[in-house]
Amino acid sequence: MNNVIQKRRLVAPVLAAAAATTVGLTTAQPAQAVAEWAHLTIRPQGGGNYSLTVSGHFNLPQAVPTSYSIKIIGEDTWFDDTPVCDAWPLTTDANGNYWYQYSCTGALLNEDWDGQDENYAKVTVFPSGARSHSVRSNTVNGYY
Ligand SMILES: [Ca+2]
Ligand SMILES: [Ca+2]
Repeated sequence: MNNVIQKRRLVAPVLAAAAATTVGLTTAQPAQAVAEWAHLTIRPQGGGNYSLTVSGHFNLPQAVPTSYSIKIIGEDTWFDDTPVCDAWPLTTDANGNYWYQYSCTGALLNEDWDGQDENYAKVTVFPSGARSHSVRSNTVNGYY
């Protein structure tokens, strides 16, 4: 009888230690807690051309450079316009961060012929062995 009680007393501290280890592992991975994001800026270059910069972060299943693509889409009330000014194939860094700058004509960004245009970037990542997924950027308003 005495032996059984001693064994039970030993089990409790072991479980507590295991729980503490689990908590420690969770807090030791801040990279998983960072939200995925995408940011789009559009600046005039002259001659009817615009400089687009798309930057952001993906949470990757493995820390390896991973391919991704950018689509610029015109935002509309009922149906968003078909993509204009795509860029691909592109590659993130090993941590899932990306930054890309390229040019697009105002004619392509002019998604509403009768007024203000609202463009956003849809950025899609293609991790090997895992599902592809997309992040939507802010919408940039302008008259092109
Ligand atoms: Ca629109
Ligand atoms: Ca327009």
